[in-house]
Amino acid sequence: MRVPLAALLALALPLTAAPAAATASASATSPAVSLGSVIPAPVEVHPGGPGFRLTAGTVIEAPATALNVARRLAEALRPATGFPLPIVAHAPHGARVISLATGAVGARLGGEGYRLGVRESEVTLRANGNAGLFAGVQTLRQLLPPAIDASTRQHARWTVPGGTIVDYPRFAYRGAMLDEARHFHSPDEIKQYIDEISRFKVNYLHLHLADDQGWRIQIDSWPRLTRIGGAPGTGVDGVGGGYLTKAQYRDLVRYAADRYITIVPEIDMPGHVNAAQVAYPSLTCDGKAPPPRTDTDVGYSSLCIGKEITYKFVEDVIRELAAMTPGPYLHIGGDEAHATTAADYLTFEQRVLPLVAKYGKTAYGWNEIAAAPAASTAVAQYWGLDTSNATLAAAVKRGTKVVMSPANLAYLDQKYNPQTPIGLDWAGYIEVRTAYDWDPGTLLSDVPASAVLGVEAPLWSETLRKMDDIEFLAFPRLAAIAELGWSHAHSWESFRSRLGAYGPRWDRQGVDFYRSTQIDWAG
Ligand code: NGO
Repeated sequence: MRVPLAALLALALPLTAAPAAATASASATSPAVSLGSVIPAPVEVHPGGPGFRLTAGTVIEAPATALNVARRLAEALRPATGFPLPIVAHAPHGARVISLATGAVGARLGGEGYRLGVRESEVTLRANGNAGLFAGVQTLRQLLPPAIDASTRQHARWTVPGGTIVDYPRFAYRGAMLDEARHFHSPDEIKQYIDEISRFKVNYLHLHLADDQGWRIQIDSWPRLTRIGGAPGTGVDGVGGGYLTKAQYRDLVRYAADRYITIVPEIDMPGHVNAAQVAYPSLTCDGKAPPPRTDTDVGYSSLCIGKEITYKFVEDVIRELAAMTPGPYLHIGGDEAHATTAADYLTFEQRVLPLVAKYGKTAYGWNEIAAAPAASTAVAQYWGLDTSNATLAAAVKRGTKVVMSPANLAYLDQKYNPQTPIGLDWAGYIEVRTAYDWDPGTLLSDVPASAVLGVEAPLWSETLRKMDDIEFLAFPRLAAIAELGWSHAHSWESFRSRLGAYGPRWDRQGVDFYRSTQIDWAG
């Protein structure tokens, strides 16, 4: 069902400006999209004036320093429109122009905010830096009509509604996580996921690179990790296998950075290490290799806390990972260490958390790490089901920062409902509204919003084999979590309406999203 324009405008208004202006904009240009119909919802939307029509003569104007963003914009618009959209340093006089520039546009916009102005003659995008321009480009893309197929595209009116948007994020950390360990997803699939999440202004991609089943990242000083742990058949149920070479990982880091996404690598420890112990039996306490495991049990493996070789292994891995990771965070897991005693767990974390700092990174771990005093300079990722957590709250008082990934709200691997063909359900069913209707700043009653860096949507891959599986569980819930991370306003009715209007974009891109019955999807 197509959502009527009037309804979209009305729903966008609580977030935005005066109804009169919105109506004027609609009648002047008959845009297919309203200025406020953007996910995540922008901070300020001021519709008004005639819109901008993209034509075969439109140019993209950008200084050399913003070429990367200009290229991303051109790449997005050229295939859909068929227009050449050349990138120029200075638009010729009288040209219809989309102009990108960075400069001091105000502290309020920060590093990722932007100001987008749409007039009949030009679109201007301004930001303090390229990350802000890139965020603005994502908004601009959503203000054009969804791409249509090539045979009819010449007839489309590529109109952007007139007005101004001023926008900047609520939280600095807006993440997605992909589990490469349970099922390996190829570099091309990871790139596709990067493209898909970057549309929603997600700025971190956390890769879960090792677990009981497999080891997915080349470590030169311990080569059997990937030779054995990344061999064929190391995915859940003996399916798949594979690993990222260092060259592939570095290429992914660059690809993500070109889309203003920072990669966060995770090696889980001291639990979830069966694959490492299969490859190197010296990492067990009795020195005997455990059997390889491709089932989905958790909590049975542990590094040997009393053995020195454990710390040699951990330090080598951290050093090599840090050397190929320009981003600030290195994730060391720490979850479900049920085969490690509480005292051993503390011993281990007290020794390993500082190792991350030794190699210049901020330690990041699942919220269990909060039990260790050394976590005071770390980031803890909350994945619990409760609305308070005394251990985490105590750590926060000592300085620990928090990323929110409550499993019953933000886990993308949980089924939508009992009929969902893939996914797990241990944390409950997560329909779109469930994923949207919570506040990362206030969910934990004993953790103040000031300690919350942001939000992350983890996608564990026990049941995911192919790209369609990733897309079906991620979308639309990833869009909901991204809005919680970016937007200051929160309205289910508004989100529901904007999401319904967004559906055709996923259709045209071939993204296999879940058509929740909670949403009135546009045709
Ligand atoms: C848990 C567990 C993972 C599972 C996931 C499945 C955390 C942090 N540890 O989340 O090993 O894959 O659930 O939903």
